[in-house]
Amino acid sequence: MIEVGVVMGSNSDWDVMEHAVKVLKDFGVNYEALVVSAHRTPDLLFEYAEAAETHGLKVIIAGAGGAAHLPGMLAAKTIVPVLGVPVPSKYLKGQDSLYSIVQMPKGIPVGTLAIGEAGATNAGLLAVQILACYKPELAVKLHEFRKMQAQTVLNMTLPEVE
Ligand code: RP5
Repeated sequence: MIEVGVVMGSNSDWDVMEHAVKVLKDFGVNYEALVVSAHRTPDLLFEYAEAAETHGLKVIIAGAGGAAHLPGMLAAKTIVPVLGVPVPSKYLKGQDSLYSIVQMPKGIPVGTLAIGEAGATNAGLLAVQILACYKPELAVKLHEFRKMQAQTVLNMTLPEVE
């Protein structure tokens, strides 16, 4: 059963959002990835969000750029947790996306990540952490991932100063 939905406002968001998908794949999470535009396919947005809970989705990761209302509108139509990824935009470098996603008025939360690749990767990791609350095999994999990540830093060396 698909547990995580990764949606984005355009296929131009893929270069960023693929980093969330890569994490889900690496952890063996069943996911689906699709384009849903809040302003160009609003009916599809409503359909997707309304069906999310009954389809068994546990987390939705939503990435969008510019006036990025996709995560907030999805969150408005479902109680499935929505993680928002601000995609870098052409003129404002994603600050517009960040502000659009992060400043949700109280009552409808969106868990907002960092702008760009780091945010997409962390959205994937956060989704895995949410699933790990009831899937012990994912918790084991997360502990292993953290250990390997720490070891990478412990192995780092710095150049000698002449
Ligand atoms: C938003 O507008 C998308 O999320 C994308 O970041 C941005 C530009 O979309 P395209 O013009 O590249 O389709 O809806």
